[in-house]
Amino acid sequence: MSEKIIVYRKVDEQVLNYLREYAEVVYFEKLTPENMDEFYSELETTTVLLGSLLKIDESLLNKAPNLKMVANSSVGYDNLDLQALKSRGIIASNTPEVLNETVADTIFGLILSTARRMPELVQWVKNGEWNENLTEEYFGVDVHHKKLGIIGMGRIGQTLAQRAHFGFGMDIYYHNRSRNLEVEERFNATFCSLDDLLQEVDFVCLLTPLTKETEKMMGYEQFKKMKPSAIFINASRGKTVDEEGLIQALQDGEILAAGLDVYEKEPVDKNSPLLSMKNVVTLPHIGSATSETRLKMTMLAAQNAVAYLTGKEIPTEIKVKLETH
Ligand code: 8YV
Repeated sequence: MSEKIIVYRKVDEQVLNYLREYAEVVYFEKLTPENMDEFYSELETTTVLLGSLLKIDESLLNKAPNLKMVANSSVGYDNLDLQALKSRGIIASNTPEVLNETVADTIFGLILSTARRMPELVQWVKNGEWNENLTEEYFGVDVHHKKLGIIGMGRIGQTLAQRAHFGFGMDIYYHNRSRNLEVEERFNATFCSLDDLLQEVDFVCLLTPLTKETEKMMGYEQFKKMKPSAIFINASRGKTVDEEGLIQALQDGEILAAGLDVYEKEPVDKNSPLLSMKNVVTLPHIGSATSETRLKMTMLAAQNAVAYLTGKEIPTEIKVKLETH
C-alpha cells in the first residue's frame, strides 16, 4: 500500500476504516499550531488530502510535491486555488447535494428566528422579564405568504424554494447568473435583476458561492435598496457581504433584521457590533452541521478519494472552466 491520505478534520470512525482499505491514513482530528509541523512533514509524501476549509494555494502546494488529489468535505470550494491545482495536474472534488436539505433547514431556522425574534424572546423569558402578557413592542413579522428573494438559485436555493413555496405559501423571486425555466415553472418563481429583487422582497437570502465576482456583492448601497421592513439572511460565505456596510445598514434602520450563519472572519470577532444587536441572529456556521449530514459529506469525500485511488471516475469532481491568461 504505497498511497498516503491525510484526513485533516474530524470524521467518523467508519470513514477512516473505509479509507484504510485503500491507503495509509494519517489522521489529524483538527489542525492546530502545535501539529502544523507534523502535518507539513506528512504532506511531503501524501497523495490525497481530505478535509475542509484549509486554504490550499501555491504556498501549501509547494510543500506537497506528491499531492494528486484534494477531496474537499464541503460544497463550497473557495478555499481551493483551482488554477494552482490545475497547473500541477491535481484533481479536486467537493460534496454537493448531500447537504441541501440540512442547509435549507438552517436557513428556514434563520428566517423564522429573525422574523419572530425567537432568540431575543427566549433570552427575555430566561432573564425572568416575562411579567405580563406580551405587548406589541415584542411582536415580530409574518413569514408565510411573504416574498422570498433568493440570490443564487443553485441546488440549495431550489431546496429552500421548495419549503418556502409549498410549505409557507411564499412568492419566490430569484437572481442568478442564468434563468432557470424549470425552477420558474416548479415554484412559480420570478427571475429578476439584483436591484429589482432587493426592492421587491421581504426576505433576501444570499446563497451564491464566493468568487471574485460575488465578493462583497452586498454592501450598504444594496442594503439601502431593501425595504426597511425586510430581513437579510446569509448562509453562503461571509465574504460575499461587506460586513461594515451591513452593520451600518442595521444601525441606520435600512433593514429590519439579519440572520447570519457566516462572517467575513470566522470565528467572528468577539467585539463585532453584530453580536450586540438584538435584531441580528448569529449562528456559528452550522449550515450543514448535523451528525447525519456531516457523515454523508465526509463519506462522499472519502468515496471521491477512493475513486481516485482505484482509478475510477470521481463521483463529484469539481469541473469548472478556468480563466486562461
Ligand atoms: C462547512 C460549508 O463549511 O459545505 C460548505 O460549503 O460551508 C459547510 O458545510 C464545512 O463542511 C465545514 O466543515
